[in-house]
Amino acid sequence: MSKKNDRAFANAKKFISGGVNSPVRAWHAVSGSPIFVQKAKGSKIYDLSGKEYIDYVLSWGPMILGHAHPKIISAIRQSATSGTSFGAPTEAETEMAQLICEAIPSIEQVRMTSSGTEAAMTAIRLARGFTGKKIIAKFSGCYHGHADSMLIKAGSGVTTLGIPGSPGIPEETAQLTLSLPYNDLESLQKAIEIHGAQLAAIIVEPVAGNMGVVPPRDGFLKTLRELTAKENIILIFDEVITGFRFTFGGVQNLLKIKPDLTCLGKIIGAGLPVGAIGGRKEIMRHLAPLGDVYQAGTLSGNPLAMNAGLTALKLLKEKKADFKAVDEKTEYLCSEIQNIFKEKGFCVCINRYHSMFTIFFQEGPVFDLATAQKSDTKMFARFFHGMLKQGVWLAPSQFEALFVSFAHTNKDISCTLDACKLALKNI
Ligand code: KE4
Repeated sequence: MSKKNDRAFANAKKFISGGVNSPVRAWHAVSGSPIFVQKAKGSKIYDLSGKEYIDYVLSWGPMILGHAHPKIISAIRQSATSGTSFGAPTEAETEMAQLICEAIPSIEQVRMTSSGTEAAMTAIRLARGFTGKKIIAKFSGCYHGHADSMLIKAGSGVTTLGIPGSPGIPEETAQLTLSLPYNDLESLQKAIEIHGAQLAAIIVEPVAGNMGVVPPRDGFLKTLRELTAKENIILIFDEVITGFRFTFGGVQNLLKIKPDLTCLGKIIGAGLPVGAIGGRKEIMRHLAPLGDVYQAGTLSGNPLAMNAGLTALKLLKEKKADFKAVDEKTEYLCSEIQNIFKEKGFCVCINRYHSMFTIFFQEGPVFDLATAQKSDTKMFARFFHGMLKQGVWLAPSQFEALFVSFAHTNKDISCTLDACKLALKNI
């Protein structure tokens, strides 16, 4: 790494815990010092020495239109000249809420937050307040932000209540969260049989991205919807990653499954701090000030984030047809990467869902956290650094999703494949 970068990291560590403002950025999973970013444009990101990389992290998802899109930048500039935050309602918030409701049929009303964590935390509190029940269920390997009740590891038995996933989380809290194996209908049915009467909500990433990309097995989400509807359990789709990624709406639009509540984030803020929770009016009206379920935020619906997000979503609405082109580009990239690995005698399992994918360093199949964890993370780390050397920026963890944007060109794809060949040669 360059001396400039090393100095930047050493300086950051003096004043910021771990030198980063979010753990995954510290590269502990792949070792080495994290690269500091100077700027980004389109599909490219640049380090402090100005070296260019093709970016497949895209700020962990928001930059689906590419970095520094001119129309989004000018919308932010324009909005900033009128002030940056008012703590009072603005029409941009109404326009954003209306656009989301029109794009995602299961959403009748919205509440904006400043992060995906807040959206998920609010959804859980709302489900508990609405049903009067306490226990919630999630799926191992799915991530819904860092609220206490979401940082829970699976208990010893599949249907035993959770254990704290981090110091600082009381056992009592963990005892109220079940963590079930993803894509496992048998465990789900057993858990609902045992806990159904006390289960307030089940929250799920409809296409998992946080154990690496793990698509839902046929029938998994449909059965989840049927079982929760029958037992008066609120079904929450966490679409913070998938919202507006594959179509102008949620992945729920494509799956034709209607959850009771949906969490959104990332893309709807175009890179500015944003989250949202939306769902049936009869549930949403329980949120303060109409109802008694408290939720608040100084910067919720911030005008800059609203105007940036609105610009991005309107561009995506215009590009409806192009989503397919991005999917095809991703499909080509993944199949060629698979061939390159095969030619070099490496075995990888590439999970892809439309324009998001993960290269698992193992034979596969990967359909839940346990199978994802069979990956060779040391080999992944060597590949990560090999690709970085060739100017390709991958997520610094085997258990994250990679994204192709509308800004990635065919040239980017062919450069990435060349980089892959060279990275494997040197691995
Ligand atoms: P934020 O609080 O980070 O805005 O959103 C939390 C969240 C909620 N739900 C899903 C499905 C998510 O993927 C996330 C956040 N994603 C991670 C990366 N996979 C953010 C990156 C980070 O933590 O630095």
